Amino acid sequence: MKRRLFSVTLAASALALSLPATAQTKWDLPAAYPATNFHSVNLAAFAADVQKATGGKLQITVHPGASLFKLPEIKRAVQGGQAQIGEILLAAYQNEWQMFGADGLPFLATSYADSMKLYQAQKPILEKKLAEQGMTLLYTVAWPPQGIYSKKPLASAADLKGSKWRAYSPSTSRIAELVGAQPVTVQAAELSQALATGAVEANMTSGATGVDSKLYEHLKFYYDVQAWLPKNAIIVNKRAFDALDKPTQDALRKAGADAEARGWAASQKVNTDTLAILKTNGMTVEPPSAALKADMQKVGETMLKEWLEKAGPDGQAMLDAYKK
Ligand code: PCA
Repeated sequence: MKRRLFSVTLAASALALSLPATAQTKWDLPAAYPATNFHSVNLAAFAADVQKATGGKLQITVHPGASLFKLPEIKRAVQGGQAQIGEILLAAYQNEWQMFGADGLPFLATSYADSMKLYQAQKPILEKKLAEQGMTLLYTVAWPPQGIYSKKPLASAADLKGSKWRAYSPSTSRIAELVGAQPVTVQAAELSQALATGAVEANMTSGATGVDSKLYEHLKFYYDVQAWLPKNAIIVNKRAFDALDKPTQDALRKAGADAEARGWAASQKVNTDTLAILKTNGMTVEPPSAALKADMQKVGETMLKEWLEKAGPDGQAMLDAYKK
């Protein structure tokens, strides 16, 4: 018995000794958007870069399309270590902490340049918050600017009254309330189905998601409001990160920085390309009328005020840093 224990211990320590040289670490990366979406394509390139830079020591398997975890579950999965790394939509977590929703506020940052500036203002507090939760922020990528999709033409926000409005975040729900529409939260992965059943008559999202979910099959009008650019963030479980050796951590950070630069550039191209695809598929793609724009801007003002009330001094400090 004693001898057997000894040999088991011996075998275990031999295994432990041999681990650093030959170990191959496998990580799962849940993501919520379809494999063909530019964020997912970027994640696949990121995983390939990590594999190459580490000589196969760190292998990241991307699970797009909410196949491993649904969007609202991904953050907790990474925090709890069920997934070592994951892609989340920051604005979806606004109710947990207002600062997560800063990039989901209408008309705060409406261009790529401003969106990048807002990210820089958000970044230190995002990193701090995630660290407190046992996670590390690796990189973010902005979605293209958000516009309004509608079944019927919109002269002003009044035309949205009573319509079934798909929301993907607390802020997109609040917009519905403020324009008198009926909010219903539907994840991107279920959007096509919701449209097919008539559960959605309007929503705000990007050209990218419009093409992913073939919104042109049901909603014939797109108003290019360019109201905000929400960000996806790639977050890592801190224990999993700390368990990597230094060269692997460095390779991961480097691949993340490259993916961030690549992703922001891709987003701009995707914006142009997908708005063209919406048109090709018979949609009317237009700037909003002056009335619609003014109505939405008013909604934005209300929401910024509400956000500041909830976010308190942290929110004000972040806004000041952004506006500097
Ligand atoms: N697409 C995602 C979030 C923002 C966007 O452009 C969605 O509609 O769910």
